[in-house]
Amino acid sequence: EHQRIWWKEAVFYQVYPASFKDSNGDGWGDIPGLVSKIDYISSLGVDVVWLSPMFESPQVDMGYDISDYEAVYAPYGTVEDVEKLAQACHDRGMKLILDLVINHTSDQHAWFKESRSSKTNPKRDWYFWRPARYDEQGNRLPPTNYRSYFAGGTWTWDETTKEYYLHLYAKEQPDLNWENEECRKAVYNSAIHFWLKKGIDGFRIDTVNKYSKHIDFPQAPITDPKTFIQPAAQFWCNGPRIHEFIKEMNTKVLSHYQTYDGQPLVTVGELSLTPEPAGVLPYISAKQKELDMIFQFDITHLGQGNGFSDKYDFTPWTLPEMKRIVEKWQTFIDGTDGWTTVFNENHDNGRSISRFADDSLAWREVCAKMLAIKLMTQTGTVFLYQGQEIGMINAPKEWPIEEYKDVEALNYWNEAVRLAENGADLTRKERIRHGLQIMARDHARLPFQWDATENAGFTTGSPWMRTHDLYREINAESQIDDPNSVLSFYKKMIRLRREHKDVLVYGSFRLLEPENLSTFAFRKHYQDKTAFVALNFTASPQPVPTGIAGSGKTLLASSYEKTDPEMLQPYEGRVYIDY
Ligand code: TEU
Repeated sequence: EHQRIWWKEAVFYQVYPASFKDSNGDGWGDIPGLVSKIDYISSLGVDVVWLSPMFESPQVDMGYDISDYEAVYAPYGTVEDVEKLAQACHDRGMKLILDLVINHTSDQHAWFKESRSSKTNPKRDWYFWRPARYDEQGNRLPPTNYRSYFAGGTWTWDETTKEYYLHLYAKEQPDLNWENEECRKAVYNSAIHFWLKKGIDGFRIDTVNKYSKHIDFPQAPITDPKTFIQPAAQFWCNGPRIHEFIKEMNTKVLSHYQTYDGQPLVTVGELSLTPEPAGVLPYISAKQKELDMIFQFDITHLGQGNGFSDKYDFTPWTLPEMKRIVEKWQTFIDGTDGWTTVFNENHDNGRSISRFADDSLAWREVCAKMLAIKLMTQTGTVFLYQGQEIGMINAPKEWPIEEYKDVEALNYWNEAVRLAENGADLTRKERIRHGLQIMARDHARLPFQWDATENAGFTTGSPWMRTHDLYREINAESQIDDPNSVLSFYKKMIRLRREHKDVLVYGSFRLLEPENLSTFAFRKHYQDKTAFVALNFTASPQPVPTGIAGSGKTLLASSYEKTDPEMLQPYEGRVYIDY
């Protein structure tokens, strides 16, 4: 029996500020634009708005490179605008959480500028500085051979003091040294206290398991002899002091605050590269007092190439693989004091219809509804990403890669182009193009499609990123009054999830027909209540799995208006309850 608490039942809605709504025609979304759409968000029936980084930033990684935690990036607005946003949320009974990005800062943050200025600067130790190594020929080598997230190595040479600094992401995102207590205190003050005092209700915590590293920085074993840089997550993720650091942040800082309505704050941490439930549980077990919840990323790895270094080398996946992942993270909290999360999309992934189903004209709406059923019937806290509720899809395949803006996509692409030019790997380039068309982070970052007017009603100026060619076909305005729209379906599923929260939010999960290649079926159970879910992941009719339909069961929702008790239609999703 899971203890009941508000954030377990809440539905979160993620807003990516650059792409949500522009109010002043500069082509960038902004906080006043978001406030102008707050009634739209509230009308969905969601409980919490999660705002991706709107802090001062050079935008090398779309705001995940912060140069001042206590200021807002001017095109987005001001600190007062964020306070108004919090008020607008609270007035409608919603909470507001911000992104907490404190594994690294921007290289333009004052702390890093000081740190890089001299070896004796008091902030030198706030980042990781290491001397060069030299090979037999006297060539300068970085301290280690680690590969970074965005292609290339994790160490960048700095001429000023002739040392290397560490960055797990872009070279403009130097990693903070959490071993240094003063550094931790500054982070808590600037990034956490500052915003909690302004009345926000919690945080989504970026890269939370990377604060502690193996600071002796051993060389990574050579798994790919073709290149110098190697996967090395074992040395910079889930390090020896990680639980100590997160506990400190929680007990010394976060736990001293409450939400606007006097409840405990909420935290959800990003826990990548931790595929074992036994490794995840210590972070979220209530008695550990670390985090409320985490995002686990097995599901987003479906289709990604093997290993950390080949993310965009698409590999086909099967439905049984997806089921095993869902089952693993649905059931790992059984009998524990931990909690789980569910999501189909975020700002770091392709759109779910395009990635996991079929985004062609014939099927995209039923697929959107089928995926909504899959999400809204799982146990855990649900996270929606802007545009998911109107069935937004990936950028058209015809777009050249040059339309993409993401530092990760472009680095991977340029690396593939370079390797092809060197004659090393000609087919890799085309494979990476294909992978990016399906999985690039850019797809989720296209401007929100509000209506059929120019630029989808997102901006009156020219958008920072190209608007989808299909915005006249897929937009919010055309769906609001249509009872059969994807949008109306999402609203209905959010309402049904609340009405049947015992079994849908808190129920225990049991996978049915694990080896069925076409249909994903499961059962949810809570005391005398049961729900049955069947999802057809193919474009052909499939039999309803045995035990799903039948006497005593009520059809709660289907992605089709008319259903056949024996057969699922193409991409049909269905949920029954039995009380
Ligand atoms: O992402 C963290 C991260 O390591 C991955 O889980 C993520 O999928 C990313 O796409 C790497 O391939 C977070 C943010 O969500 C992401 O947008 C940032 O780029 C990153 O941190 C760095 O701050």
